[in-house]
Amino acid sequence: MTRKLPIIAIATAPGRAGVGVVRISGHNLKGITKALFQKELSPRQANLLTLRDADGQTIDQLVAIYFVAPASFTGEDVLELQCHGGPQLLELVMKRCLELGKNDGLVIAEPGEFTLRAYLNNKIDLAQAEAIADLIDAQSEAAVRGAARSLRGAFSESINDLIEEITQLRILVESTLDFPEEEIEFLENAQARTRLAAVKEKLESLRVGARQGKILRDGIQLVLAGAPNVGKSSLLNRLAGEEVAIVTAIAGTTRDRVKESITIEGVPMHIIDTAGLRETDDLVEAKGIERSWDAIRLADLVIFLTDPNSTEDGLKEQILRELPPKCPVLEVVNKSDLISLGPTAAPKQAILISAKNGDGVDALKQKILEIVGWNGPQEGAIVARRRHLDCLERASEHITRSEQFAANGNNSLELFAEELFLAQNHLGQITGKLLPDDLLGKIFSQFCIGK
Ligand SMILES: Nc1nc2c(ncn2[C@@H]2O[C@H](COP(=O)(O)OP(=O)(O)OP(=O)(O)O)[C@@H](O)[C@H]2O)c(=O)[nH]1
Ligand SMILES: [Mg+2]
Repeated sequence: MTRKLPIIAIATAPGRAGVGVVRISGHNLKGITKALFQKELSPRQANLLTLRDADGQTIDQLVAIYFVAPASFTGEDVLELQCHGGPQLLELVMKRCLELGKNDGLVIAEPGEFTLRAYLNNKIDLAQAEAIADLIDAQSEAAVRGAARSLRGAFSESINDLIEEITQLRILVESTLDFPEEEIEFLENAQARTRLAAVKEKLESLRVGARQGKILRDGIQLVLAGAPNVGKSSLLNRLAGEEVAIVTAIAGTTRDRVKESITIEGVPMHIIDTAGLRETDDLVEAKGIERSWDAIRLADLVIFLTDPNSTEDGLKEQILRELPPKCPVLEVVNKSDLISLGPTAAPKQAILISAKNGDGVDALKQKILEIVGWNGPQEGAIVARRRHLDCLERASEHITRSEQFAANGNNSLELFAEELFLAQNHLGQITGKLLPDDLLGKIFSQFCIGK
């Protein structure tokens, strides 16, 4: 993962575009630059140059910018070639660079290798590196803003502040360890417990923010399940605002899963419409129903849809058995427009909607946001990943334990200090200060090539 050779990749997305960027990063790119353009380039200036192939034929006229280490994205020398954005053309530019950079060891970059170098050269920390990938993958405006905030270091800063507070507390505790007779007084005098309570409070608010950030980044897997003909596909179409799934009056219309992503108040919702659940001899339908169950097993939230005429036959209990742990089920009764007997005809707690005319759908959206724990757009929101949540959770467990040792007073100071140290370790993993060996490879391998 930490090779020293110069690397090259197309930095822009595949496909045709006005401009396509090829980027090279390495310890010293003067040799490669000279081989490409027969001269050295002044740093940070746009140079209009011609790149030629081995026969002297023009490949492209392009703008080249040379960034000298450490003032570049990677912290190494970077040569950025802004070419015309044709896929074949960019391949030719890459090929020519690799030919001429051969003596300098130029190789094609691995996914995320530019960002990895930026991280290793202390240009950004790990949470910021992840924010770059999240910014590129952001699925809503709110996610873009959250990722940009994380990239600017807002998340890392709060983590570092917390680490610093724990460090101060540890210094106090550990400096008292040598004087065991003063343990009890120490806790009082140093206001250790008050300070610990403050740490806990901050950690808790970081966890709340990170949970929201994870929803912003990953969105919610929302599965529409229920008996045939209750209106699952109609609800999908209503939520999507277009006819993505086929709707007919025939039970068993949907066979395969139909997926559509929407955003509700900036929260990405990946909605999966499934085949209606029932016993069937039809082989194709049975396969579709198997897939419905697969979707239910991976859901963050299941909407269990019924209509006033459908019979449930223990379907809800069956769904409850298959759900992943902690996955909520929201019961929704559809076809409210057909309920002529008044509201008493529908179960009291259930949400009533009409996929046909849209009644109750806005309330349903609000209910969905409430159930997944979305607190609404927050000032200073960041994006976060499962990894961050896990680290915060571990840190929180150790802080809770340290609290118990602090409360015990006598002879517990060493354990108190140890728990603080462990909490700090987990927080440090978020920004990459303290990382298990295998984690870097895992994180950066998920990046796209050229980043
Ligand atoms: N009156 C009324 N009819 C509805 C409503 N929603 C759906 N329908 C009708 O109910 C029938 C079935 O709708 P679908 O959306 O295909 O139902 P489904 O749950 O996807 O059915 P399967 O794919 O077979 O499992 C269609 O004739 C729809 O027009 C509603 O809110 N009111
Ligand atoms: Mg359907």
